[in-house]
Amino acid sequence: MNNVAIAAAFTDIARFLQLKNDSIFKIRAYQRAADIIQGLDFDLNEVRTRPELLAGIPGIGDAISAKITELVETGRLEYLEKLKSEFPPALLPVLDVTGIGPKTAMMVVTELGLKTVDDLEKAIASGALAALPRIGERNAERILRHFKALAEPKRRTIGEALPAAEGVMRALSAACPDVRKLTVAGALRRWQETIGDIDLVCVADDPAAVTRAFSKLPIVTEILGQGDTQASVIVAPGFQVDLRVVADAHFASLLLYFTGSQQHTAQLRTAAQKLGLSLNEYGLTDQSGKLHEFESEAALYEHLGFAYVEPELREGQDELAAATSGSLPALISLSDIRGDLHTHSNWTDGDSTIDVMVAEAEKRGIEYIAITDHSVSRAISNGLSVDRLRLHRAQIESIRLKKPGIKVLCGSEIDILADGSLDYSDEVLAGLDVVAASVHSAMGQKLEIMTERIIRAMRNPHVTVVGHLTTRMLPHRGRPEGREPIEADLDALFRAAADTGTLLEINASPSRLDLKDTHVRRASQLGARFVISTDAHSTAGLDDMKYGVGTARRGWCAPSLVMNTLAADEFTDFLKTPKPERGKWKPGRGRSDNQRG
Ligand code: DGT
Ligand code: CA
Ligand code: CA
Ligand code: ZN
Repeated sequence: MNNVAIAAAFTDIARFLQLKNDSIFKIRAYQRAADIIQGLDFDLNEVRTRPELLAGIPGIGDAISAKITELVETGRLEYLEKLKSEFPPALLPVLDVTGIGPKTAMMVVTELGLKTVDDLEKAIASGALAALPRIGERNAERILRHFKALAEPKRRTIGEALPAAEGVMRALSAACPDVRKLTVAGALRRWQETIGDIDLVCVADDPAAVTRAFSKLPIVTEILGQGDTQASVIVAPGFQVDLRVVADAHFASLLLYFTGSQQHTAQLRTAAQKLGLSLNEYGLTDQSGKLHEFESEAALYEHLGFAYVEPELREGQDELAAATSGSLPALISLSDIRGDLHTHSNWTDGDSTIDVMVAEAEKRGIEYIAITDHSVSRAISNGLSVDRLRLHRAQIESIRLKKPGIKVLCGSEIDILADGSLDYSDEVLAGLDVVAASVHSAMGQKLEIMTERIIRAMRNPHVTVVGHLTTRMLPHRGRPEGREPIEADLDALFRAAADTGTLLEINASPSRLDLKDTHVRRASQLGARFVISTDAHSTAGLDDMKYGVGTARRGWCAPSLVMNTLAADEFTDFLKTPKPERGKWKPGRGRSDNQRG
């Protein structure tokens, strides 16, 4: 049994206990154990000879330790076998479908007498599933999509891939102190929203020792290939990781080559050929066969007559033209961000109190935060009535006094109703600092109606920003089927945002990234301005800002277009300005974007 299988056993226990309506604390303890085991940097099989290792794992108590020992020593767990025997075998795959609760999953499986996944597919095809009470066409469709998604080769969100890559890099650095310049390349370095596999490059004096150590990492579940300078493995939870190890002199060229995109490097190669050079993983070779090596990617670009192109722009569009004409934008970076304008607390569907969210934001160096809990129509998220909103506000005001180090803004994420009206009256909205208006319902409206609906909300003088404009969701662990975007005339919306002085959110949650990269570029060309916000529903969510910044960078976005790069007092002045006049605000007073390094 490897660590992955052991973690999976604990995940299964948690699910069975959920079905049995067991204690939430017990369920969480098993879920946590599974997470902890996934993150271990040693093989649990070592416990057989060194039982004291178990006691050293924080968060793993006696009961779970005993179960790990049983799994390691016997390859099975009596407790889990007993739980399993209480339920039909086809149940677990149905449980995996988002939006299908344990009770419904159980009903589906028993009423249709399902044993295998095949049975389930047949039940979907015959319409038997849709005919069940509490399922219907929509859920049947969702279950079908889920199984199709399982069958397809998976691309994961960057929010899943980046932490996995960081885990591998930590483990490799610990196992191999000789490793230097270990860096992500490929789509991950370009901050693409979904990632096929993880590419790593590094420098070492003894590359073969590094690829050997890499293949032996405890998180590795399968070795696809291993040579003296490269190796390819699968790590938990199911990511392929490609590693290349090179001599220092070739690192920059290799990094450029493996950062891609393939289209971008193909264009570079064409440019090199015009100069009689050929681009390869080691540098540029001239016609006499001599190899020119480069200290940095910038030096290689310069040799070919280009300014340095940031990885996020290397998509083979017009970036090389811009790199010859000196018109590449100075991109926004994470350190430019000063505030977070979309966060939720446990007043609605967040996990934490306002106090905790504010304290955690302050710890992360955020200078201002808007708490934007849901409005009254979001009943499933416990949306705030006008009375509760008043109490919410009072609490924010009392926290303000206790927390002089961070400015706390009273906000709301207000529903844009089906006709474009808003969930609170103008009078209520006028009392708020930040109003994020979002579509959460009637997402299937026709294009013209949806466009008009959102424009109507933008015309409201109190709406600061439109949240997650297209409402799309990328397929991810919590929702494997994802969600299609709304149909709307995006150009018209971008223009309306510019005309009305309404900001557009770049929602940084990695399962949303909405606006997405191409939208950001188009919207900025049409005069729109942005905020990048986390939409955090937990303290961990506050760390998602980097994905929004990556998306903005892929959208060629300069800091002056992003209003939460303003200092806290400037931002409050900005909010006091009537909407149509907000266009005059430019963050980063005293320096222009293209003066930035
Ligand atoms: P992904 O993994 O599908 O999300 O996307 P990438 O861009 O990470 O693609 P991947 O992992 O196949 O390869 C990493 C980089 O290596 C890619 O961006 C460019 C380079 N590369 C891979 N295969 C080729 C190739 O056949 N020709 C060229 N010129 N470059 C390649
Ligand atoms: Ca890749
Ligand atoms: Ca790859
Ligand atoms: Zn929302």
